[in-house]
Amino acid sequence: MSDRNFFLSPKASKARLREAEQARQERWDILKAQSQGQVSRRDLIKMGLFTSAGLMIPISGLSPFGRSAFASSNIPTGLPPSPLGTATAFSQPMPRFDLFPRIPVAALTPAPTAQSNQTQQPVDPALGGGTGPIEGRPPGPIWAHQQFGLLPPAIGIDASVEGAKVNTTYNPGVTSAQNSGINAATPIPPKFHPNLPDQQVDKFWTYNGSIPPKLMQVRYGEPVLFRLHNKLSVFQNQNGGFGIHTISTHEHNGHHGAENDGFTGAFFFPNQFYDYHYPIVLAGRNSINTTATDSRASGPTDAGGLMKVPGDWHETMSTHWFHDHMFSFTAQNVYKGIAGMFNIYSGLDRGAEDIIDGVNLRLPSGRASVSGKSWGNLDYDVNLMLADKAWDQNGQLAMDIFEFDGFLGDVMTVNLAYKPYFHVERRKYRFRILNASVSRFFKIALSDGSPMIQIANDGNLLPNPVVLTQLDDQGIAERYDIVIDFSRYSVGQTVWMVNLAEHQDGRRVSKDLSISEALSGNSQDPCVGKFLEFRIVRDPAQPDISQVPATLIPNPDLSNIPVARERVFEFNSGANQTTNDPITSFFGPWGIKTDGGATLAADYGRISAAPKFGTREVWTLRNGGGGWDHPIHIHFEECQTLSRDGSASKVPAWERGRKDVWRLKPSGEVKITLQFRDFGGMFMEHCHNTMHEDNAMLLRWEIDGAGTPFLNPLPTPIPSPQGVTFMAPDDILPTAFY
Ligand SMILES: [Cu+2]
Repeated sequence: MSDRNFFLSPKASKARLREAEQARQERWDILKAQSQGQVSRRDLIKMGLFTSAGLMIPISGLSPFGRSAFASSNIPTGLPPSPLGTATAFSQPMPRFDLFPRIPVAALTPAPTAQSNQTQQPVDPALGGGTGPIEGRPPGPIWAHQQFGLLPPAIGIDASVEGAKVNTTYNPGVTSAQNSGINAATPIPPKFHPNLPDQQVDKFWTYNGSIPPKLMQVRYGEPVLFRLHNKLSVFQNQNGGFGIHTISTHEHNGHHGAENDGFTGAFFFPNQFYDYHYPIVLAGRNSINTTATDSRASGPTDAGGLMKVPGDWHETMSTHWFHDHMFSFTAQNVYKGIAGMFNIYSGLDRGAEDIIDGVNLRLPSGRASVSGKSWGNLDYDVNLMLADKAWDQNGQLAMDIFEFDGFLGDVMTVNLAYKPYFHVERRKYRFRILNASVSRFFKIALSDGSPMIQIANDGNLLPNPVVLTQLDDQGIAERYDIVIDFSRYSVGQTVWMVNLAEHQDGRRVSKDLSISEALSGNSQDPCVGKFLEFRIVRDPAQPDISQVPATLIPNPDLSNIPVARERVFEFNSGANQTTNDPITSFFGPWGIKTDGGATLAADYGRISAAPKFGTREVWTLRNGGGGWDHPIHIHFEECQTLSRDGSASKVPAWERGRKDVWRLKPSGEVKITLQFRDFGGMFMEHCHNTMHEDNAMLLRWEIDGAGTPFLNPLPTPIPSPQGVTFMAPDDILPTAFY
């Protein structure tokens, strides 16, 4: 075994495993002290554990305090393997997502308001005492819900983030037969496998505090008010050693006003709520199809018809997710479980394969005539959330934030279940696959090499489906929707979903293996190989009438829209920090160079770009290094990929739709085009290897001219339990404004 491997083999020598465990404990103690506020990262610099650029010294061995007896060079030498006890692969059913109940808006108390509800309440002494607002959204007109009167919420979702507890209200939205025999009425304890221990309340934080992960089902034409309560402990040391109790939820790539985007600096505290208003509109609603006459621009009605909406039907989106976005703690909080998925239904993609109206693409989902649901059928439309995890010797979730290159787990989970199986019928299924890892890339194939049909990339159906026997590498936060036709198998057969992407560290995929190599068991990466077992259990009760049409959703035509300007963002290591704000700024080693300036570490008080409302721009995203990959995410509006490495023909067929995350690949670059319309406010751009994002590869950009309340530039929110204050931007880059 090479030293250059993240995880030690269980067969490593006892002395080496003992040393690794000791080192993990030491790192853990530091992480715990830092995450609980006993030492700041500045203190760690003073202690010599970080350089000013953010690198830990000595990063060399197993221990942050000294060199490993086994380490031969300045590289991590491994963590002890996560103990699995008697849990075995493919011995538990994969749970379907748990549907958030959709409730009347009138059931939300207090009633939602356009501006943040600043009604005062007592603040716990642990959070400084005194009084503070019940809602953590920044106050005043700039952070008011944009177009709240025009797009009033029609549906409410009342949810929380809280510590692990038993789920007694599981609603998978399908029968037990479509959920591998799981009886939804049986309470579900917070554990990764029946033979593994319950996760403790301070270790595992999720939406509503429970598993399976949550699914929001929404549709065009029906704005949603997502009220999120922070029910984490007021005591920051009740965090199981990592994660922070201030939170912000990003609806990953929602086309919403910035006040609802989960801005990294718009976080809120325990005992507060935050109202996110998701209007669920098509981009271009103020300039294209404004009278809502095109039936392709639509949401599904309950009666099986179409609810026409303004906007460009080419901008229809399907598969999102939502997750925590707390400044410099996103990796820890998402890893702790604060992540869910968000299916958007439309006239084109309504989730009812038997409605034939000339608009519905009839993708695999289920039959309205059987379920009585004219949209959102999940029988054959399955959300898969992939994430690698690790746990300590007690089976509790464990993390190592000192891996600035990226944190890798050694245990594969699907929908937060360790290597499960899933019952399928002999017909077509759609899988909405999300990479919800901290730093790991996946590359998916079927164990028998059978073809899959990719129909969507990130939030968007592709112009045309693409048949593949191996999907492309899938970066963190990317979503690939695929269709698998199980009719090729016979009842009783089994086939596996296999990961071919081998990592040696969190920087990038070290090697894409062949299927036979991945299945051989020879890889040192414990997350390579089979991770999900499909058991073909029966023929479908009705014939499969779902379709995968040759044309899905063509790209919007931007040829008549002038390019207002171009910008270049280069993603590098060795970042400088030019500001010193204790709340808004952070250290590297990672950073972003904007328009040829310096490579800067994140400060959410810095404006790096301020495109003009109503314009279109072209952005180049460049990887400044060859030793790593970066999956770069741009918030707010989907982009078209113009070229990869300078060539339009290098954009593969499965990236020719619209996207919100791009793997830059070592030394690679992409050129994209995007528009700034419908809403304004402050948004972000960052690496979605969340260890890079948190340390500190993130920048703020903003749209200042969307409406009268907007200032130019926008003031930066500074949250506190006693209320959010504002300050002037720390820094405005010279090329930021038009
Ligand atoms: Cu990165």
